[in-house]
Amino acid sequence: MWLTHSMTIGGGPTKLGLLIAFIFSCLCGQALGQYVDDPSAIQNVTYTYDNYVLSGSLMLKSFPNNMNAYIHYQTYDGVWNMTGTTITVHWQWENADNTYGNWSFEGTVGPYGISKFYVYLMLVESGATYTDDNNGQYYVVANGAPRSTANCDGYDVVHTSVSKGVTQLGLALNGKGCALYSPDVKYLTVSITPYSKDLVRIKIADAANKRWQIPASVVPEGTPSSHSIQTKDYAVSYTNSPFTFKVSRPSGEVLFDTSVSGLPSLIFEEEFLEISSVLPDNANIYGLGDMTDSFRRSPDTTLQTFWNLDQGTTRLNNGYGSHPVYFELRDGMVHGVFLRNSNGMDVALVPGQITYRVIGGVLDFYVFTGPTPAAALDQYTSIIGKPAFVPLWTLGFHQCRYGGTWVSTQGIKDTVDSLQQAGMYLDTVWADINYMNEYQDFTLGSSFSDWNDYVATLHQEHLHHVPIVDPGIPNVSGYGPYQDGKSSDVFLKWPNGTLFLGQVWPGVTVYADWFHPQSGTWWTNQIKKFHQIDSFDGLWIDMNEASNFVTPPGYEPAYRINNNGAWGVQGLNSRTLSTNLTHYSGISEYNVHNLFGHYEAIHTHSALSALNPGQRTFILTRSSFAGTGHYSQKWNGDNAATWDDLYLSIPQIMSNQLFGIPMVGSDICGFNGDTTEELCNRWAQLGAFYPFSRHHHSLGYEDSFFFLWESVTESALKAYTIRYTLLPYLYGLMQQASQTGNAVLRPLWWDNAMDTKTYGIDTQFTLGDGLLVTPVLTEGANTVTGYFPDGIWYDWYTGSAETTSAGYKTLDANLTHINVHVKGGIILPAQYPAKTTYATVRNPYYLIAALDKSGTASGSLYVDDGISVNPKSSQLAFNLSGNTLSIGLSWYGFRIGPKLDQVQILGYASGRAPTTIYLNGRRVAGAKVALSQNVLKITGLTIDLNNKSVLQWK
Ligand code: MIG
Repeated sequence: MWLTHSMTIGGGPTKLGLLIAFIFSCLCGQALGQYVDDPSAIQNVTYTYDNYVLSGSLMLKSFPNNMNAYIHYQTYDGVWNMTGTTITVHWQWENADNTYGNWSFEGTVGPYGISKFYVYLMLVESGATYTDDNNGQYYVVANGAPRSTANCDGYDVVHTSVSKGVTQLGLALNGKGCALYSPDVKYLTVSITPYSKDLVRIKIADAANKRWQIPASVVPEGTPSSHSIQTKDYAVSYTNSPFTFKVSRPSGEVLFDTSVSGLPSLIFEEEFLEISSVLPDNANIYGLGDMTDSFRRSPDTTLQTFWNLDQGTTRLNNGYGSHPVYFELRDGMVHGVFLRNSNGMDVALVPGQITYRVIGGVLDFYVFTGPTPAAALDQYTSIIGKPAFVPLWTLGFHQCRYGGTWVSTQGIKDTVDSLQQAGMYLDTVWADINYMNEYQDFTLGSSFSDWNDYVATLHQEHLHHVPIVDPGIPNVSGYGPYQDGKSSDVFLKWPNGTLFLGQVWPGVTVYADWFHPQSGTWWTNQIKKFHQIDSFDGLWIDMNEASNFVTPPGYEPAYRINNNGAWGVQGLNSRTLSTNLTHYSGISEYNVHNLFGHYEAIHTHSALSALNPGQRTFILTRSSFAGTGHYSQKWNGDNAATWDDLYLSIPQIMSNQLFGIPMVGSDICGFNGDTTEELCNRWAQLGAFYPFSRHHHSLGYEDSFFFLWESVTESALKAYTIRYTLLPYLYGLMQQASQTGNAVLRPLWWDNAMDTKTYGIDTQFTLGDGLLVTPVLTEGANTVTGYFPDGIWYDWYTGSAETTSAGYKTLDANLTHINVHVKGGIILPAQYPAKTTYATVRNPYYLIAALDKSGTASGSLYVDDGISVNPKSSQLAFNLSGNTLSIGLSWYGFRIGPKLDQVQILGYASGRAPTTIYLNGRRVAGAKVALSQNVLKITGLTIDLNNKSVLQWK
């Protein structure tokens, strides 16, 4: 019996990569319903994978000959959205020598097209159904390497020196080299520099040192400890031939290891660098963004491209910014790896490995060892810079709108009036490009001639204002910003010296060269002048990938990164600046594309600091790079009014915490598309807990302001009441973040790293370690199931204990209810909420003390003037145990006006209310107590928070 057949899979421009499964079912005399899944039946597999072409053959061992055979293919439904894959398989069998042979296959694939090549055999009796258990044998086909690596023998160590703890290696290319996409760099230097006991830098650069490296003034490199480091939390070792390196914990646990079996040890070409590291199976990897994805990245099918792109939140593709850093959580311990490189790159996670493919620069790795999540983030932000401390007012609610009625002062005022009439919380009124005259930066359109009077009114009400500015400067003669920039020569040019012209909202535009030493002065001058006609409180910098509505000609390297998921189709120049452009001192746009928004944020930060010396700045950027958080805050760009994007906002915000940008949010109710009442309602509830909380909506869609629906109004009031009540808590978290980098909006594993059940959760989060938010993310739901880590969690609204040990729980969540829980053991500082942050911080304080299992709780309060860069500040420490609350001063420098007038104790176990309240040993005459359902409220206090004190109840 002979059978031949052929079949083609893949081939479309969308879904690629593949698993090929050969599945045979047979009539082979076994009991009905049984099947044999026999990996050993596959023999003599050979294949080659060369320059996108896969081909090979295999044999099958003998099995009973009374069988029918079928072949099944599985295409891999992963994320390898490549063009250009087709695989054809030919097969035949015969019974002559009792083997089934001569199977062959061949085809072409795009980069990363193949992760694993599966072959497996199933023998199934006629009439039986088999289940595809994926239990076959698989063969690694170069793990996605799209070409032969036969000549990529890496480098040998030819020289070694150690000085002051820094190891320097000289490397020389092996054999004839690799030259896959561009010439090999023949000589390299490696420096292994311990920075601290938990941070080490391993840098592989060309020996001649003429390649692009990010200047430390643009992205910091950290500072190695000046003291010799006695005990390190890591050991670095390397092999000589070929050169590979490994970072391990003292326990021997390997964190990073570039010797991956079957893969090139190191490729270092002019325009193509490749290096891989071993990962554990099913690794818990977080980070690698901007992107829109689950928080935990798939360890099997992630291809993350880094090339800043003006592209709404499309799942998985490269995003507006680039943060080539990941955090890995392994058995409760966290470590991270940062590749300090600004060039375009693809980073792939496939089973057991991470692979970097970079089209320029150097391989400058930092490995930090945690082991706690907070320590890891502290270590990462010790390199890139701590997050900027935000002005207090920015923690209020922000209202924005593109188009709609927001095309005149009156239109915006009407919305603000409606918000206030509906009793909404509101701190900041934004202005999108509609305020400008012909979309020209730093101008006011005719329908905004009275704008600055209105801004003055807003300021009188203690509201704030943030307008947008775009980087595209129209090349209109007589337009000041253009004329000024031209005379100081700060605009980007083609290599021949002519100005580069793109096209954005105002029409034809030039763009600033942020590397030009005069660009900062020019930008500051424009911003200062603008402030005279629009007294803004912060700036919104959009379109800074940089965005361009047309695609200029420009250089494309031989290795094509997977830009926008359209490998080989969408080039580097697509809708942005030309890679050919030359920045000041000859720096090529090819190398610094990913730094445009970051550098603009740095200059904007300087400008605002010059405008208001000594004050913190507020800048909302769309594009970012590692370190942007030191200068700027961020939002997640153009999301859609969909339930999916409601959910995705949570992992996006979590990821940005890892990138050192804690002050981040997504457009509430969705930017693109018409929202629905129910979606906007759930979004108002969730958005109230975003660190940066702004409602925004695109032009061309129906209004979606909260006050338009009764249910949304009710939800927003309820949820923002919690936000404004917890303003002192949120502010304290922001202050901490600015010191230690610690996350504000946290995944559940952040404070429960040993609990593996939390590793994949990104539908709930905590603010700090004290507040758990479990939002509804699905349409039509009136309950929500959440996970509660170990400990007591008290319902925010009733104060009753929801859970006392780890587990899932289904909670009621009617349309206007968002579940919020307070962790036992925490004292939350609160203030009575008013409709602005300004008024709220002037109200009395109160404490919410949630007792843990041993009846204790602690917390802190940070207070300053809310705006200064180097403020006088006070920090209080609260400790509750038994019947005593002690209020201590961790430090004192800022006089706190409002008094503490109430203490709430959740989980108060004694069934009897106390009768007497003592402050510092003296009976408090006006104090009242009320006990209900284990919640004790002590009111009528007037505790001065400028002194330490002890409150007792008996
Ligand atoms: O090409 O300024 O992401 O928030 O409303 C669109 C208009 C330009 C994109 C931003 C969005 C903003 C819009 N901008």
